[in-house]
Amino acid sequence: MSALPKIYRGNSTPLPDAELAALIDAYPKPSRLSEYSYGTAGFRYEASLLPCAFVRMGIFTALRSASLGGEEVGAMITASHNAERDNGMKLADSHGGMLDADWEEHAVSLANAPDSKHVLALMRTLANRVGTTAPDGKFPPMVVHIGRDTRSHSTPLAELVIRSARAMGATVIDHGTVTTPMLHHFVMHANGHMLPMCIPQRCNEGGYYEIVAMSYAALLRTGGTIVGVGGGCRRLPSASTLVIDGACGIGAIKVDEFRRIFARLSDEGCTVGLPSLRVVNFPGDGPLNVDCGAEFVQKQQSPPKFYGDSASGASRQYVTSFDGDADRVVFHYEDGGGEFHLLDGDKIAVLVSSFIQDELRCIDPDGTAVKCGVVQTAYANGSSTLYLKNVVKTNVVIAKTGVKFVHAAAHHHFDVGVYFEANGHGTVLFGPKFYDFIASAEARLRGTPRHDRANIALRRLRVLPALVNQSVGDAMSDMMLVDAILFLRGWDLSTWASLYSDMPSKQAKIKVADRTVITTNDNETAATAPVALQIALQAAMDAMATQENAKDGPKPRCFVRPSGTEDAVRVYAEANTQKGADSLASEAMILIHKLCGGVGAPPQPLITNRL
Ligand code: G16
Repeated sequence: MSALPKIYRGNSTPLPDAELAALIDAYPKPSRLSEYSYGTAGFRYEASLLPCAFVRMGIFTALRSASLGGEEVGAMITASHNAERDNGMKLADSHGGMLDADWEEHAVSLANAPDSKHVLALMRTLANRVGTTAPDGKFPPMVVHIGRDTRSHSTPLAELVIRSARAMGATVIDHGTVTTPMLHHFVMHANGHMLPMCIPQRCNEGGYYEIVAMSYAALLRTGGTIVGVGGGCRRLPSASTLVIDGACGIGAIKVDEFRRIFARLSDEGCTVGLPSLRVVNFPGDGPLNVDCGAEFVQKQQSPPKFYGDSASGASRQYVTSFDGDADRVVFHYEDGGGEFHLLDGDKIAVLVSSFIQDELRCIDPDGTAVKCGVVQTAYANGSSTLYLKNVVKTNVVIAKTGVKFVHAAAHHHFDVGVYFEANGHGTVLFGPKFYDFIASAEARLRGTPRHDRANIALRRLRVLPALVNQSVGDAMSDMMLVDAILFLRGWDLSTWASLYSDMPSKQAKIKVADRTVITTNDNETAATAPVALQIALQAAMDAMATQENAKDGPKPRCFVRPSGTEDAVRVYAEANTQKGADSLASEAMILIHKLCGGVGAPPQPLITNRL
């Protein structure tokens, strides 16, 4: 059952400086760390290094809320896909998305200030700059939402953030254990004036489930009214039981709620197309993110371990894996011959963008009213980019890794912007032109038969902004969106997988003494330093192109970049054969080890077993 948040009301008046200083100094900077840095998704370190930064982030989030005139902001305590020993913080700005880039540097300065004297001085400077201090020392109202994942240290770390935000006089809304996208949803909905009219404002857990479940059911119901398709869509047996691998994290607990909600929907007579859900890999079944979950499945390209549950052969036809905080999702299945097939974020982008474009064209055959497009990163498989451009015939933009970058690009370039990183993190953003389009279509189609294709398309498009979580990628709502599209198309995972074949690829990571010695160009497709590294990588790619002698289609490629969430350098390679991809990735690992201060023995060649 969904719990109500705990609310600590604040009076907008910070504690006296001496008390704030005592709280800050009780958690000094760890001697083992030279500096905190703000990574791909906020602060992320081994948990024991974090108390100092977290006390200061309680202060920071309160200040951020004050700077926005009391709009509500959030902090999620999670290290997402990382191992259990790590933790971190993702900051949600008042629009529900990631913290605005302009404020990252303030967060970093506060986290790295040497002591309480400097923290308080920085705090005053910032408060004055954004005009938040009143003569009586009072701040404007400040509201901070807090959520946390299931890691053992998430609760004590969240308590530190709550304590320091309250010490600032902020009102703190503690949502307990939730998924990252739920916390972002709460913040977006709390600042309700930013929501489009068609999305009901629901800022708690029960409301979140209601919006996702109701819009999902509404989308499924549009499949019951297709004229000339035998009375409506049918769910294929191979897509009737959806197995959800929760990565032994929070997503398993939360998605399990939908089994109860689906039962209620069925009782209410709303039965069109609902699958049965089977959740495996709950917290405690096995170690978080180890041999299971989206990160493992996508990077290793192999099925997850089903801890404590063998997940029978039949149900391996339709499986989805979440990551540790349920903001990423990938699908996969094993075919009759036991071969594993992965449907990653690229395949989701293809499925979702082509569905939306098809529906839009039922109303606007020229496809000119609304500009659609897809944002990918350098990790997108070359075949997916070609398919999007040549078959879906949509616009494609390549942005830097990280939701904050792909989200901004989708928002900037498109009226309907689909973004998915290959690792399964993504969503769809609907801009003002889309809502105008829906309003004018509603006016135009009023009174036309309900079963007309344009009318069905309108009903489908109308529910999408509520079904997808427009603040950030969301494994649960993305899973439902994908499932509904498959149902409406009459597909299972194998039909979806057959749209195009991925180029064989290999991903790996390697430790170096200081990963910041590697810098890259804007979209991370090439290293800008060390210069010798990129020259050698280019030579390896050219040699592979000659060796494979592939005339058409994408060429072998390889890039490297420092991770922003782990202490490692990531390597990606793709080629026309698995052997080629393995060999390119191995060569890149050896080059990194040699030219960038590799730690330990030189890496061994990478070999993928499924050749
Ligand atoms: C985070 C970001 C993702 C990014 C991933 C890997 O995911 O939200 O956008 O793709 O890190 O980043 P990097 O390659 O820099 O380590 P999550 O799910 O771990 O929060």
